[in-house]
Amino acid sequence: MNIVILTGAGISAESGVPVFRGDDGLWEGHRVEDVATPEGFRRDAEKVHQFYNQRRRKVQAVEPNPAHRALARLAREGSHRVVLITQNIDDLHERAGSPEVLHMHGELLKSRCEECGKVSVCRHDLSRASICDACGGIDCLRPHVVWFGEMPIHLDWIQQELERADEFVSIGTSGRVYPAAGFVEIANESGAKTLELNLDPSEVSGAFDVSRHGPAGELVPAWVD
Ligand code: BV8
Repeated sequence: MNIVILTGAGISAESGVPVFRGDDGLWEGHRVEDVATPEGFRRDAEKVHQFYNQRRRKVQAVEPNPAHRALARLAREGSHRVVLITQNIDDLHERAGSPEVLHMHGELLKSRCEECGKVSVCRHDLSRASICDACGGIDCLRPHVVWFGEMPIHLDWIQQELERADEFVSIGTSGRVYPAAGFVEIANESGAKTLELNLDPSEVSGAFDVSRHGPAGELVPAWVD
């Protein structure tokens, strides 16, 4: 059986990673337009670097939680074929032992050179003074993440997996951000069973066959085990 799983910021919340948009509509005190768009980066690269530097440090100081570990068990020990897609840019799925993770919004612990395109592991702070170790360029490194208005990664692969899914499970996402929020519709059209595990009803709860509400650290192990 093919199980396609989509995770969002809610699965990392119990690890201490703040979710995307709090009730005040701000993201760690910043407007999304200022820190998660190409325009914002062109306007003030240092502000954007600081926003991601602070998140990069925080992610390296926290641990995967029981929800991440349960998904890793499902992929490694279960008898099903599991495809794990995440909107998150942290590496908590990998550190929990998930063998293959599709980061459709990129990865916080990687940088990308805007001159030569090289993607490198990055565990340190970035700034305009950072130098690309592949082409020697300066002021050309950016976080390897997908900003608003930019094309998500692996979309063709994701589309194919959704079309052949027997089950689609969405965990810890508000269903606010597209195209991820539209995946449940593709799964429904493919005849998959659809399940939502989220703290609160999401913007797309109505599209799921079943929607369960509660902390991922409890719901996901209960579903997996
Ligand atoms: C695209 C990476 C074109 C960076 C992110 C105008 C111009 C251009 C595009 C648009 C536009 N208007 C709309 C769009 C589309 C836009 C969009 O959707 N905007 C929204 C705001 C309306 N999308 C895009 O721009 C995308 N690109 O459209 O390209 C295209 C696309 C397809 C085909 C052709 C062309 C790019 C979107 C990617 C943006 N980058 N992140 C970074 O992280 O810094 S998105 C960002 O939001 C994070 O990745 C985050 O993961 C994601 C979604 O949020 P969630 O994960 O759902 O997090 P959220 O806080 O919202 O919700 C958390 C949930 O968890 C809550 O429901 C909560 O109840 C629950 N929860 C909390 N605690 C727990 C819990 N659940 C369980 N247990 C708990 N303990």
